[in-house]
Amino acid sequence: MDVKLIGAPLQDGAPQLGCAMGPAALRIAGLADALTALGHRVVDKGDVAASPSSPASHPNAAVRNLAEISAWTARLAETAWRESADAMPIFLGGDHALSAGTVSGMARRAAELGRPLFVLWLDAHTDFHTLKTTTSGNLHGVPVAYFTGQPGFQPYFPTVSAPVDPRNISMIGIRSVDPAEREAVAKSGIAVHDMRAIDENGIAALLRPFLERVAAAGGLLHVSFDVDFLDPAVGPAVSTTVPGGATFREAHLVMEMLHDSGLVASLDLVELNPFLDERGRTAMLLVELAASLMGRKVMDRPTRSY
Ligand code: EXY
Ligand code: MN
Ligand code: MN
Ligand code: MN
Repeated sequence: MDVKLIGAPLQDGAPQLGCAMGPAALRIAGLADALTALGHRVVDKGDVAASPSSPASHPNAAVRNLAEISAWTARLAETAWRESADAMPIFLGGDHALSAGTVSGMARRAAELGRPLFVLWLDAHTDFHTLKTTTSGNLHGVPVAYFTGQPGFQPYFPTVSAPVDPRNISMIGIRSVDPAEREAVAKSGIAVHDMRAIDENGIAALLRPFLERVAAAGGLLHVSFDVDFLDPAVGPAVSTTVPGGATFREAHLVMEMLHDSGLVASLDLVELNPFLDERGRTAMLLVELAASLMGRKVMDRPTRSY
């Protein structure tokens, strides 16, 4: 398959600096080679850059870096739409605010193909705040509200040409939701599978029906992988760790099932903060998880020390 690596070194949506080094860490961890070794044709398109034309402020004084994230969203939406015409884009974050652009751009692409866009959100958080409800002001907590067309993002953010239907979103790994989000997401139609659902049912039983729905609808699937989906002991290099996350094998099983489905059109790898990593361990795990998504089998794991 033709794959494009697209770096999105934004960190303005997160509470601490470091995600801007994420794309470099994933490249150094060998992402291109790992996918090439699986027979894919990989083109690294380098890093996207975005800067605001003018400052912006919002009545919610907590909101941080509004103009910067708005500029990134416009640039990434255009990039995702353009680069998905002939390949599978893999977006290298950068904090989760980047998904406001990548998902809205993929939704535009899907709409032009006459196909619905589905989103698998692998995260400890629902990222369903609006500019009005966020209390931290960190805009990595708003992308899902934005690309599903929740009110309050205009005129600060670009108009979403093809809002994602919340019923086409499945969230797995959820274990940290603010009160305002909880109320909004409960009414939205988004399928939220928290960690207890995983504990009781197993992750395969939660993922399988969703994949069947995507296939039956002839949909395109965008996967948004937030490092904090993982248990902090498994993936420590993230600024918003929440105990009790997915295990190494649960994460790989999701990726292996996604590969077998053949439905994945695009991928975000977000929230990696190399400043918080231990000898690149988390970056290397993300590369291995991407390899599982792109066809590496459990038995193929190279024998190297971990
Ligand atoms: N809900 C909290 C907030 O809005 O600040 C935490 C958000 C964490 C977002 C990370 C990317 O997943
Ligand atoms: Mn997130
Ligand atoms: Mn998160
Ligand atoms: Mn394959």
